Amino acid sequence: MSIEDVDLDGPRPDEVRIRVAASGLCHSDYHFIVGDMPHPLPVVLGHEASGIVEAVGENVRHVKVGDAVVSCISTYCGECTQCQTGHNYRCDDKPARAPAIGEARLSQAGKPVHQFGQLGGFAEEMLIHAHSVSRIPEDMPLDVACLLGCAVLTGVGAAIERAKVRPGDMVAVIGCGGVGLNVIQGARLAGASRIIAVDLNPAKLELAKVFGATDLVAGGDGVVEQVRELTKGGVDYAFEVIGLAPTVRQAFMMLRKGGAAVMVGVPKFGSDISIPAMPFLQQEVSLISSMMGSVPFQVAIPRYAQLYLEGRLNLDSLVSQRIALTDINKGYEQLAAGSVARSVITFEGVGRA
Ligand code: PAD
Ligand code: ZN
Repeated sequence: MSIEDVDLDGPRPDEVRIRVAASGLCHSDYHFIVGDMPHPLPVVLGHEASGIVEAVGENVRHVKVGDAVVSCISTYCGECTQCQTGHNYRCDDKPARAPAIGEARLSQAGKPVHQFGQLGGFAEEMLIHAHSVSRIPEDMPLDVACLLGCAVLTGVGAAIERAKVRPGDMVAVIGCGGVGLNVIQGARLAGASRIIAVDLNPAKLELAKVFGATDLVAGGDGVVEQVRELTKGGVDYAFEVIGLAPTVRQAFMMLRKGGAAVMVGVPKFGSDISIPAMPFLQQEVSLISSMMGSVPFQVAIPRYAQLYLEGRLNLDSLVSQRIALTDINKGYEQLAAGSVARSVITFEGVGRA
């Protein structure tokens, strides 16, 4: 990534312009950096941002200039069947929220510049569709609030909204990065009796304890046997939060009868996953997936913010370091090395960040 100036055009009637306060380094952007997922170029990456509304288009009602907001990639139309049945995070008409061809919101020397997820949060300002932001409580510190837009929404939502973990359930979480740690605290909030954290990195396992893990297992071979042994027959829910076929298979293999493996990690574009057929049939287990917390973000983000303000959701320990935009490439090297939970870019002097 290089840091360059771009021109912003708008806001148009349904758009908002945000002065960015903070922006988290999520692994999803990294899939594009290394080419595991294709994207038209040039592009401004970044999707987990908080900031202050600077300008709104004439149709925008739910936020106003000066509001503190968080961005989310689950832009919705509000009119399709998915939106109308309460699943706007699966919106069928999401592309319609993008600007028309030839009307890019961002440009450089007259040439269009793309926005990852129609957002582009690694920047001082974002020009985005209004259905991509949620208002947050005024007293929410913006340098942690950004994490509500992806890591927290995705992780806590996977446990509570998708799996619907119940008090007493046993849970395993494979991959304890920024998202996985939030699956762990989502399971804790839901009352899980055992939460087994699995990661290759011992430091991540130590951090997992802070978020509610009751047992720690070093990743790699033998994980399935260890989890089955610890739980006397397997877990009710196993979450894969990395994006690799072998760990999806591990999640599936550590289920007890009737359990469900939840795929959260983003796989390499075009890749396959496989599961053994016989246990799939005989043990009535499921393999399900969860996108962006499986919940309308404008409902969930303010709720999760409130839980933070009440001391029930830990966001502070997710932030391993606050960095300047100029250190973004180093921040991603550290993410790839597995040494940080979340690095957060902060822009001085915006809101309370
Ligand atoms: P991260 O890099 O912070 O965390 C990944 C963790 O996995 C690290 O702690 C690694 O040490 C650990 N790990 C890697 N390989 C293994 C292994 N073989 N066994 C055990 N542990 C291992 O990433 P993140 O938390 O930001 O994101 C995790 C994934 O979730 C990533 O693929 C991202 O793109 C995806 C994601 N999905 C959604 C969604 O809606 N489904 C949303 C946001 C992010
Ligand atoms: Zn993300």
